[in-house]
Amino acid sequence: MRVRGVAVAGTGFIGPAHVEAVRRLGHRVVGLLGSSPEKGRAAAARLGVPAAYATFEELLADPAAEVVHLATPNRLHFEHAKAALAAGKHVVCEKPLAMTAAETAELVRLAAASPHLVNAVNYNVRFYPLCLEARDRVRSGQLGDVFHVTGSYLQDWLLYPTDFNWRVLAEDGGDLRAVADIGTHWLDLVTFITGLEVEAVCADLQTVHPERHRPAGGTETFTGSAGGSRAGVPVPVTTDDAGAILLRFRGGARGCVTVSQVTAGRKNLIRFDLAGSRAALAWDSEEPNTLHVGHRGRPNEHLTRDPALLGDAARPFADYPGGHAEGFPDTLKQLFKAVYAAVDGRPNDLYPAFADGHREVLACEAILRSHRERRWITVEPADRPHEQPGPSTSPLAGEVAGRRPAGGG
Ligand code: SOE
Repeated sequence: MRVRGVAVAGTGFIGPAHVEAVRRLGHRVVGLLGSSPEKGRAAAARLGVPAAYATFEELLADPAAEVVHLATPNRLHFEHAKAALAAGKHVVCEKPLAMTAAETAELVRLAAASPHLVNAVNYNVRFYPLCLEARDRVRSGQLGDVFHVTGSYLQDWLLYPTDFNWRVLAEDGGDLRAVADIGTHWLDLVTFITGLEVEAVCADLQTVHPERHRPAGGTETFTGSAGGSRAGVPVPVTTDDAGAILLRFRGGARGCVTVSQVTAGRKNLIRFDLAGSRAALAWDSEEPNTLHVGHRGRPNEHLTRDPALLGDAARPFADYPGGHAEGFPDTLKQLFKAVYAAVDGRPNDLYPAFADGHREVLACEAILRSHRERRWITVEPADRPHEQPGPSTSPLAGEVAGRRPAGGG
């Protein structure tokens, strides 16, 4: 492995997690960029990083920074990823890749024009070892045909109206929040595991708190107190706190997912149930070291994460023996292991690339449109040149071909 110089933009919740993960792989974090020079310097001092850049331009000008990790707010992803590619840097961008499908389509095009540069999106949940094991089992036919996929992603850090974060404001995080922020983790995960792509969606979203209190001085992700942040200035909120989405996958499989950032007690729970013609699989991130295998004609199985019990695909991404739990921080290390293998000239299809990030934003735009128009909406295929979504030209425009619109609306 060649030691790579890494620069990280963003010093909130996930930026330092990127720093820790690349260091665990033996790479060198050469500099940090914060939302202000002062915050960058404070984070660099706290994390023992040798340099704090004053601007993104200064970061890109650093020849020691071969790989750039973008852990900045969503609204900055497009410009930063575009500039980093232009500066000849490998790019690891936090999700969602950008604010619109037009932006993500452009990033996919730019990345394709720079095939010598690696482009990745941090859909880290793929790299829980038992999610990789689930993928291997589905692809080796152990479930048979997967015909139904359900699950959820539940959190409670925005439960109170006094909980605040830049994500709740459409101008900073995009029109879709809970679905774009955590729902896309679930969509990416189930597509990664099953190979099924979402063809159409029917969504019903809700804004539980149409007004939130913005504390003076802003708030980082997950920093609200247990009893809710201190009261601040009331601001209107239009983004989704929770929602339910019906799914139709290409090839006929169906499913549904619920997303919430207002479910008390669920701190960061993502889970899935895959129903196949021969068996089923279930997993959740509160018990990430156990995979449930469901059978009809024989006892169910509970696989405990143990490298000795994993298949060839998952085993390289489980670094600790059975009984030594691996969790969230380890998934970033394992995802970056796959990314940096590609940086070293060993490409692989395990880590999420910009094309995957584009696919998720296309799904988000369909989900938001479905919610607003209260009907099924077809998801634009990710491999088709993106056209700006215009007004429907026919009452059936956007409907899943050959099917009547869902009831209601
Ligand atoms: C906030 O919802 C958040 O930090 C997400 O942005 C991350 O992607 C997820 O891994 C944890 O929760």
